[in-house]
Amino acid sequence: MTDLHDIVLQFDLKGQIESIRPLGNGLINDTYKVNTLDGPSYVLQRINHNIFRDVELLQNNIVSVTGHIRRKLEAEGVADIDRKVLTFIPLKNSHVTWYFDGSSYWRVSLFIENAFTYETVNPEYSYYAGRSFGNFEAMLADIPDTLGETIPDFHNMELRARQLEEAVASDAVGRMAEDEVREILKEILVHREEMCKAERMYREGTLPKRICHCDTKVNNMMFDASGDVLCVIDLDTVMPSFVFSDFGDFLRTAANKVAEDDPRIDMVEFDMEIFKAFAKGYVESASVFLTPVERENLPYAAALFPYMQAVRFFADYINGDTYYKIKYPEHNLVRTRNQMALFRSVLENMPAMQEYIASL
Ligand code: GN1
Ligand code: MG
Repeated sequence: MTDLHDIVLQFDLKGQIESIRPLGNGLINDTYKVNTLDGPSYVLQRINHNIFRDVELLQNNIVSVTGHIRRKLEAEGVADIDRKVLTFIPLKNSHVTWYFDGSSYWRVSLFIENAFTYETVNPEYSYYAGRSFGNFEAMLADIPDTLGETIPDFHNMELRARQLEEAVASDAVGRMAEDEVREILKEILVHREEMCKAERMYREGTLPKRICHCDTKVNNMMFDASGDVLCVIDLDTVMPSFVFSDFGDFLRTAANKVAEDDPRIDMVEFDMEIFKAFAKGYVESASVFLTPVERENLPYAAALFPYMQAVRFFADYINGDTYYKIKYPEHNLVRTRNQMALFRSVLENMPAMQEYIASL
């Protein structure tokens, strides 16, 4: 077993380690909080190296993004910067921000004190979140470094659809024998062409890629005790993508009336009040760079992400649960049902969303 203490000691920390305890509920990396007796607290993470294959590229991305944002905040004279952008700690006597112990990769960042993440938000918080993600993209619009794709084609719907096709064809654990699985597949295929339209617009040159966060789940934003946004966390997937990624993935989690894995399918519903508040905040801060095509397709983005997530959970179920952490055997199937229900609810609201975006 890995000794977490030994790992932490590789990094240039201040203070003597008091405790190391599990933190949060991410589906990909393993996260711990490190308390010290006489220094700040830290976050220790084991980077899931099966998913993020190029740790050097990943950490280079993160260091340039956080450095760029930090310099902007400094230039604006913002107070309390260590709570508004993540700080990665290098190894002792080094600039390198990750450690390889022979089998796993690790990194350490400063823990942000008195900050809170939420699994659900009200319209007021959604409005602030919209402004913050728009602002995050705006700040990164002029980053001088070229960022790599930490997971190539991460939000490419055509690829996700092909991966599902491959999962179905190999049927690794025999789950294609289930009637419900074949029913879900049928419904997914009906919408495939329409949902792949971003990639077509990109090829035709009408849709740009920009630096996006690409994992704007509601719990990846930190608020302070008074409800102000501090910063955006979980930066592994920051990479060039369509703005639809950040817009769509936030609403996928924040505007669903229940959690993404709630089995009570009849309670899944897309909350238009959350949509409106988030869209208003997002368009306010992103309007400096959004093109008309990006803007008028924001409702499509709201549909694309539950759809893409359903396809990803579903492919993982068919593959025998090799990607997402699961808590019980049908977990990925339950997640799929939930995301498909959300997708249907979003489609019902399509005209209302289009009208609202046009009114902004
Ligand atoms: C993963 O790391 P985490 O749990 O925030 C996933 C996202 C999915 C999400 C679904 C690298 O995010 O893309 O939307 O689970 N991250 C990766 O909950 O695949
Ligand atoms: Mg997370």
